Amino acid sequence: MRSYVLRACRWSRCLASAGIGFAAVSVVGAQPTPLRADVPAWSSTNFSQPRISAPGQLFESIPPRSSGITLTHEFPADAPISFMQEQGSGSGVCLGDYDGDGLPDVFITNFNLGARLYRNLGDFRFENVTARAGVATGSSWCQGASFADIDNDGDLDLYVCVFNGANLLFINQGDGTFREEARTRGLDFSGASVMAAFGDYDRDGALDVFVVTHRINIGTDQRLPRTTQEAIQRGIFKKNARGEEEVSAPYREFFELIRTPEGRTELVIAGQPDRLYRNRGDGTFTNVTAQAGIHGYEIGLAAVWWDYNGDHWPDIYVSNDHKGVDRLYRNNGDGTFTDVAPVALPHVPLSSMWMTMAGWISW
Ligand SMILES: [Ca+2]
Ligand SMILES: [Ca+2]
Ligand SMILES: [Ca+2]
Ligand SMILES: [Ca+2]
Repeated sequence: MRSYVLRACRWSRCLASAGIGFAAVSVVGAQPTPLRADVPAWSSTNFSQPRISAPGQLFESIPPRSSGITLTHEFPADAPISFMQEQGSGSGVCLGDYDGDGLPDVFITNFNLGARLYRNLGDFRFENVTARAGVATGSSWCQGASFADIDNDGDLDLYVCVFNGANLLFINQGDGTFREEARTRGLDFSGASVMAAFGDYDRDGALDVFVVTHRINIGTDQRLPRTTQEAIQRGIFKKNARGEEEVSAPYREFFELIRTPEGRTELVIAGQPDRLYRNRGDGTFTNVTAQAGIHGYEIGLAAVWWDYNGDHWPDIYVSNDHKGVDRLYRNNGDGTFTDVAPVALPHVPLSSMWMTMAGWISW
């Protein structure tokens, strides 16, 4: 058995970079055709024209006493401090006009202290309608949230990712209230969910969903061994059919062997595999992760649907933390994906936190 370099995650830097808090609003429209709007071709002259004619302040801060959005994020006093590191991210927010009055409403998650839905009253005033709307999340440790019309009935439903608990799916009843139906619709995955990105990858007119997962790290078994000998004693390594050492099955969601550019093999912390769910067309979902070719044990933080190659098939970019490289899954148009990051991107960051698409990628 050779020796491996064991590396701990640099959490303090990760958290400082993330700022403890994600905005998870990720919906790609369910229109079967076309998937890209016609937009003017980009050119450098686009930036030569000033966008704002009036000088002065662009934004105005609306105080809570005026807006009614009074939620203050405070890490729960009775929660294990290790959760600050291990649940991977912070809280999420999504915007959507759930009641169809033309005004975008706000949903904010809040650790395990209860998410809130704020209905927009106009003029930057909001009211907390969480209980009345039926979207209370109890003690679930909520992370990213997304508005998406999951059942294609014209109103926005709400999906909430939960750490170490079942994800929540609130179906809009069309009367200002929701009903939680994650289990019956196949989206009650329980694990290290961080956020969900909705997109119609098979272009059948129904929104599918990619669920990004982090890492469940709540027991001593998941502690990174300090030495190679400790790793052997704990049974973390095994030889595969080709005689190569690999991480044994019970540990694959916790550790991964990677090859560094310098040629060393390192044992690093890993995460749960992400998941892709296909909408059957009736608002119920099938887990198609394996058959679609989504794979890997990276510690995920974010994902965005993006037609990177302009073939009208939505591809997906996934940001992964720590030493798991990011992935760019090209949609092959037949229900499968191929990770083309190594050939399509000149560089891939480590400890990637989030990304957005606006002409090019920014991290
Ligand atoms: Ca509204
Ligand atoms: Ca709906
Ligand atoms: Ca679909
Ligand atoms: Ca594409």
